[in-house]
Amino acid sequence: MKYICLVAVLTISLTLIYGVAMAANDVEIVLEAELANEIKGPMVIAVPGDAKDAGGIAPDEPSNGKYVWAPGAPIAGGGGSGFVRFIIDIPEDDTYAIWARVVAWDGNSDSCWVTWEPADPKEDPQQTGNNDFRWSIGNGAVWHWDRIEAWLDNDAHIDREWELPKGETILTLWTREDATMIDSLYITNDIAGGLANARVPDDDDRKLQIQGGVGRAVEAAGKLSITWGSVKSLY
Ligand SMILES: [Ca+2]
Ligand SMILES: [Ca+2]
Ligand SMILES: [Ca+2]
Repeated sequence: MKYICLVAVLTISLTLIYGVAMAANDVEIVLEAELANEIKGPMVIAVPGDAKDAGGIAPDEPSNGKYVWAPGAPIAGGGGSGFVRFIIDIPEDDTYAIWARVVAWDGNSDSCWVTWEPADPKEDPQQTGNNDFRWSIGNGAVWHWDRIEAWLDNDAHIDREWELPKGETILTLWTREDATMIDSLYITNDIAGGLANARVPDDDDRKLQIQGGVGRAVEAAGKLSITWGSVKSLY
């Protein structure tokens, strides 16, 4: 009985310590889409004028002046090839969610496929059409945050969460419809916090994303967060 009590106390203590530690170590990763490790055409880096040249509405200024898209006109279909890929060094085992800052003009420019290995298999959803990886994006001609979800076969929309181990991971946003615009990403393990701490990358974040690094600690909303921009080159 004594032993059981000791185990129980230990478990509760560890849970408390772990809980406190987690609260102090929220991870936030902010990335510029245009600084992806790999961009495969027809996905390209663009500026607002490019959207207007394609016949649509030029969006307001994106973070860092640039975004990525597979060029296309409003209304028209298109898409299905190309991607942007990020090699992200995850600082601790945990469950993560992603919000993307996007413009989606209309029903023909408002979706992507998303896989994040190793939580997701190494699968090309452009080939398999697996709707577990299909993301339907909220429409809007100005930059807005949209959480990455799964738009399933039964038409259900489920917010996605990825259980990831510490270490190297591969996040790929695959073109599904052309003219879908992606400016930046906000990734966090503070999923319940939603967009409370969301922000676009600043100069330090971009430097981390380009050069890699050990992240930096920032004080946000009274708690310490780790901003992690450690990304690696594919080659
Ligand atoms: Ca669509
Ligand atoms: Ca389109
Ligand atoms: Ca950007």
